[in-house]
Amino acid sequence: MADDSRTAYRTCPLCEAGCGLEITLAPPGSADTVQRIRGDRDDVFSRGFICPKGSTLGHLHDDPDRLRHPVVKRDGVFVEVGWDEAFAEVEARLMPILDEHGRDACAIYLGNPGAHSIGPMIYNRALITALGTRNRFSASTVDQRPKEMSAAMMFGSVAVPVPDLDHTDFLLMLGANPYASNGSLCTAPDFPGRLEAIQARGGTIVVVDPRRSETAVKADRHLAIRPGTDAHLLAAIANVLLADGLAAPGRLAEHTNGLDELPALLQPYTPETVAPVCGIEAAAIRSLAHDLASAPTAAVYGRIGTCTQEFGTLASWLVDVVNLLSGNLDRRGGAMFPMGATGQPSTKGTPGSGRGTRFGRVVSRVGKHPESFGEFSVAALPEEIETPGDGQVRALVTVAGNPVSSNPNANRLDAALASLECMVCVDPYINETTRHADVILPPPSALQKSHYDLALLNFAVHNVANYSPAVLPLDTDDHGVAMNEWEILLRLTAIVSGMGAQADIGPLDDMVAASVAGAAGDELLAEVADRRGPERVLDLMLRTGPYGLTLTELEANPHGVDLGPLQPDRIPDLLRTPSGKIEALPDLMRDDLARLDQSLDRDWASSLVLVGRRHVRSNNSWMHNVRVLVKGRNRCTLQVHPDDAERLGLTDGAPARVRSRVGEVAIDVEVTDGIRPGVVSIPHGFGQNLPGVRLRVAQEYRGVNTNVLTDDAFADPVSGNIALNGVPVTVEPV
Ligand SMILES: Nc1nc2c(c(=O)[nH]1)N[C@H]1C(S)=C(S)[C@@H](COP(=O)(O)OP(=O)(O)OC[C@H]3O[C@@H](n4cnc5c(=O)[nH]c(N)nc54)[C@H](O)[C@@H]3O)O[C@H]1N2
Ligand SMILES: Nc1nc2c(c(=O)[nH]1)N[C@H]1C(S)=C(S)[C@@H](COP(=O)(O)OP(=O)(O)OC[C@H]3O[C@@H](n4cnc5c(=O)[nH]c(N)nc54)[C@H](O)[C@@H]3O)O[C@H]1N2
Ligand code: SF4
Ligand SMILES: [Mo]
Repeated sequence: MADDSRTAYRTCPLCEAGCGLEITLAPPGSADTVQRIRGDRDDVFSRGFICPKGSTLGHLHDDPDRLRHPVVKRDGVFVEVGWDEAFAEVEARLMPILDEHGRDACAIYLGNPGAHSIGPMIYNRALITALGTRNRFSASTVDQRPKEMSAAMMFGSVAVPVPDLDHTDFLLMLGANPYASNGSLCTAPDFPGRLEAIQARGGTIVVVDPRRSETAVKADRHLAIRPGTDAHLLAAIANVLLADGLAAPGRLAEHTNGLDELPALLQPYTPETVAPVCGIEAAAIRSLAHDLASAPTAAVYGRIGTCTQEFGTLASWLVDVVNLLSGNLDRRGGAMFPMGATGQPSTKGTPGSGRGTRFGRVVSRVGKHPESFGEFSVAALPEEIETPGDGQVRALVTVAGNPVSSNPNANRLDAALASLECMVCVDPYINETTRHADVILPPPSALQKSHYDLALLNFAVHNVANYSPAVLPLDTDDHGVAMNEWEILLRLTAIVSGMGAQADIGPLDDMVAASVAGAAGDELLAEVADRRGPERVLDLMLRTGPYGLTLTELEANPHGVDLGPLQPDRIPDLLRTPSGKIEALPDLMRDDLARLDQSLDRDWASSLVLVGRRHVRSNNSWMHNVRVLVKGRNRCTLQVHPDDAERLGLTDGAPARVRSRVGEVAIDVEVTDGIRPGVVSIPHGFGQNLPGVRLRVAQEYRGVNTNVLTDDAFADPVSGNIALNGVPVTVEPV
């Protein structure tokens, strides 16, 4: 390697694990900018771990399909333009719609990479406020909304307990496959290594999953549950703890409301009653409850499979009910509360109680979907575009989202987006969604952005803070210098505020900083006066956060700052409920138990159902353009159990037609006994092969979009989260 190559350290922004990367860069002027990326062995959290995606940040940066400057659609084709021209187009196309039809005529959709990017994390709020629309949507209602709601109801804020992976003796994991995903709502670089360490110190891992996932293979026990029945299973575990005298909430009893009502409400859920529903033997359920209770420490953790299903909020709530009843909430080795350095909701406000969180304050115009955290379920998006009348959505702004790939009933949404009068996307690619845009405003590549994971460090299994400056400069070409993502968002904010496309964004940035500085105001702002943009806001958040850090300290520690293991006994101070207690039985959950009760009588075994899956070499919809990741065998297959294959006349490797209420796809069959009979699986995020998409590698792939099959009318009614798993389908040979 040339001597004048240099090394940079940067946290990987691709998934929630947040691994530290060591990036070797070629001398300026060389052809390949990034020579090598490997795990940063000195990173205080990830200690050198890296997955196959982390080493591809250079590929993403160099991808010829990544947009380097804005494009505007003229006569149906995208034309490259300069930044000023692009913003002038946004103003000319969007503002007349807002002026004539009002603010609700423009919806906004926020996608997943925005949660890993400091610009959107800080400045989306300003854009949303300036836009003034009630039609706000995000990937959260195809992801974790049930968990956010259950935490908010129980603890008063989105303080989500995470399994204390590094100290627990017993881990019950439902609907999560960290060997592929590297974890979610549980930030843990080298999640697989941490699981292996549990077993190495004599602990036990139980995986509940309809598929024998990569994680299930490694577990001590695998329970192949019927999709959508985790709430039944968890209710039965809680019931056994209560009925067999094993419930021991310990010191939390005096800080908890509603415990006395639980035994009667959960009494119908005996292991014998739920066994035929879950497809798990009663004895296995009973012994699981007993093992949980007798383990020195234990943690229950549920993720995608427990959220993106029909009883998502009940299942998410019951996860923490079991943590509470088994005496494992808020203690070492159990389910604990992280404390991020920037001050998550639970560390703001007065310790011990608060206003709590209210839901359903407004409902959507057409489907009457209740709001949560200021957003409607994505189920409401297509119908709001399609249905004429006052308040009809005629324009859409997307930031880091690909809803045509990620949202249910994809064909319906795709057609709805095609009918919009105006669409503006902040996105680096022309994909399934952004092909409908009038203007696409591309953010810089990850290597050209600074990074601090404002969201996910609040879900970390060890308290750390890790800041990375930009590794590479912004692109420069005939259209001038590219723009930072936060500047793009502020220029959009200026436009929708009526300040015009040419407005100086400096004062808007000052306003954002002032609102973060809050009461402490001027004095604090003076301390960070030499910073601008996200760095100034981050510095303010660190200074006012629980550790009183500064950005300068983080800059001096490129491998991160270790803030120590998670702390026990955060309750009651952490609580923000009006009662100042844990609400073990929130009203919405008491009401929804009636729905669960009714489902006990359902003929569960009669239908074939679809679930999803992830692979370590993909990341939702947008990394299939990286050839080193997608090469090799086709991963977008329909997994079918041999018994079902025989019954349905399906052959391994041959195509099958899969139909749901809303759509159909043709896909290659993969016969495997690694899936429960009665269940089939297709991974999401494939199917880039649509007209107008410019992802040349991804388009060669034979994948299909599984969300053509998932149903916008099949959701968890409490949270509005779509039930992407457990979707009834029929399958036949093509
Ligand atoms: N069937 C099924 N569907 C699912 C899921 C499932 O398990 N099964 N999972 C769901 C989950 S958990 C999620 S989070 C959602 C994700 O849903 P979305 O966020 O809607 O979709 P992504 O595929 O993550 O697409 C991300 C978009 O952001 C763009 N992008 C990438 N990096 C950046 C950046 O730095 N800045 C900006 N501005 N844009 C960027 C990409 O080009 C792409 O257009 O999908 C959900 N959909
Ligand atoms: N490689 C890779 N990593 C990723 C992503 C990616 O696309 N690729 N996406 C990132 C994102 S946005 C997220 S949210 C996380 C998600 O991270 P995880 O929550 O770990 O998600 P999955 O890997 O999809 O694992 C979900 C498991 O749930 C099972 N399942 C399906 N239905 C049910 C059910 O009803 N009950 C139970 N108990 N299990 C069920 C599935 O078979 C699957 O094995 O991953 C993140 N990391
Ligand atoms: S596990 Fe996630 S954060 Fe770590 S290298 Fe892979 S994609 Fe990046
Ligand atoms: Mo997600």
